[in-house]
Amino acid sequence: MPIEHLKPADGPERIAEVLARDGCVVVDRLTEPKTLARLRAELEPWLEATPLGPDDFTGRRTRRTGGLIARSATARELVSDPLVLGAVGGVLSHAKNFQLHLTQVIAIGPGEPAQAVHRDQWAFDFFPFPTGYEVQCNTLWAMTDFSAENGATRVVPGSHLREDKLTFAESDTEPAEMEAGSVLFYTGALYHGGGANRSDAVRYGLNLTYVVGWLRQEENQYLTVPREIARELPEPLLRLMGYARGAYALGYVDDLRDPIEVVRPELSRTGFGDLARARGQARGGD
Ligand SMILES: O=C(O)CCC(=O)C(=O)O
Ligand SMILES: [Fe+2]
Repeated sequence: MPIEHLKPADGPERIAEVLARDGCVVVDRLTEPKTLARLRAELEPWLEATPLGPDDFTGRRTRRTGGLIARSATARELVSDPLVLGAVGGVLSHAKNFQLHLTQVIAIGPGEPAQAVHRDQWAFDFFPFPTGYEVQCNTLWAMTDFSAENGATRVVPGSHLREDKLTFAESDTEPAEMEAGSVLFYTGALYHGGGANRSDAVRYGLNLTYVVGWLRQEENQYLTVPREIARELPEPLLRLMGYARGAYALGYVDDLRDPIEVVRPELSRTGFGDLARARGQARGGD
């Protein structure tokens, strides 16, 4: 089954529809070369300093650079892209809310073999989620052109509806070939893997993934993004990072407070002000 390609103008509902049917879709040219150049310039020092992967799954010739909310203003914009959030919201609409799962530049170096084909949702200790019940939705933004030769992600379209713990050979998969600036969307249940890089240049992809608000995030945003930076971020981004309650009560702070109050007390309704006053009263102050 070929991978469907859409245009940004097709809109979030159409992207979510194809994701429900195929588990993957490419949206061509969602961002421009100048945005990618800015992203690359902001991240260059971090990309250079990132060590190679420690095992076969992460890739011994692959560098994975995270913490992108703290490190790149452009990554913050892309994480919050309205078309992406609309499509992800459609895929995960059965959950009360969703949050950022991880931010990572995946730089697959020349000579890297194909990654084992897997489902990203296996990260949740292989919990057998019901077929068709997606908990995760991913984007992989091509920072360089993605080709079969340079390590384009390999996907098995439609495999999100297959049984769990299957194994696939490279020949069962399709390469998500796309121009730089295009985005591969794929769900947590889709079987896929990084491609072998048989070229002599590095393949750069920006992996921004989202998960329902009731599961643990893969990249710990609270510890990755320093408080001084978090304090300056827009409220919707903070909420997306997890400074919000998941479902009804998950992640609250002390006396049922909204976690955003800890970084942005001025957004508080019941928050720090009241608590400080209560403490003052307890000490015999006003
Ligand atoms: O970089 C890629 O193309 C995909 C990598 C991947 O699927 C993973 O590391 O989980
Ligand atoms: Fe993956």
